[in-house]
Amino acid sequence: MRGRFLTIEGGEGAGKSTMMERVAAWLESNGRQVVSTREPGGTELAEKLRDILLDKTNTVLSAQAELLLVFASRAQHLAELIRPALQRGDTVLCDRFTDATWAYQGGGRGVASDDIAALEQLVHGDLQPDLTLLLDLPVEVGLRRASRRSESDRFEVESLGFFERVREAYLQRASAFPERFAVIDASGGVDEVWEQVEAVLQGRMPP
Ligand code: Z5A
Repeated sequence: MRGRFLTIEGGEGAGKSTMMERVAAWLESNGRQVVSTREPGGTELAEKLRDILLDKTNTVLSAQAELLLVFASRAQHLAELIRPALQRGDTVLCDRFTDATWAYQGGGRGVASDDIAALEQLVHGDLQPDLTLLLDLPVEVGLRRASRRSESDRFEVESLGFFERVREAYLQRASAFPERFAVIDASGGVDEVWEQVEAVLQGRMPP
């Protein structure tokens, strides 16, 4: 039996990092060994690819190169960290995974679904998250939160239309895979969001 694989997804400023900490603490308090990680990144090499992806001076990066870098980072992350942890029986909690590629590269950039599906099949056709928490909120609210937090990266300088397409693509993924996704209304305060997340965990991640 492999360990469980949980992912947290959402647009800018949705509160993923904030919920990652609470979810990890909740899982640990239920006796699970938790490996918290993120994408792009999660290993030394994959973090170097993350730096390229987020560096806003890389204005020439094409949508296809971006897609390949995201999957290169993911392949490394899976080989070095995610698969070994799942094989040990640990619970892997990941801030973004391939649903983010469907949302940002597919929805945001307009990359063809066939190309994303082919790379997904190549890199982890055998492995999907067991549970994906989608923190959903209006784009303007998320961008306002994100702008208070840090300097913008290569994605955060995109247009409102880009982020609306990202949100729409995430919601389409959730409708396509209702058994895997839990859509959380992330527009309220941290405790309100946590209440919904905890209810999902209680139902889907029994001790
Ligand atoms: N990307 C991609 O294109 N393709 C892919 O396949 C993958 C990723 C995997 C890096 O992601 C970028 O990579 C990402 C997509 C792209 N785009 N960007 N940018 P990231 O996850 O590292 O970066 P992010 O989306 O910018 O995350 P974020 O802005 O850090 O958002 P967050 O983690 O969801 O939010 P947070 O840090 O928890 O909260 C943001 C602020 O809001 C902070 O000050 C909190 O204290 C506050 N906050 C949090 N929750 C609340 C609530 N409920 N109420 C009020 N305030 C709150």
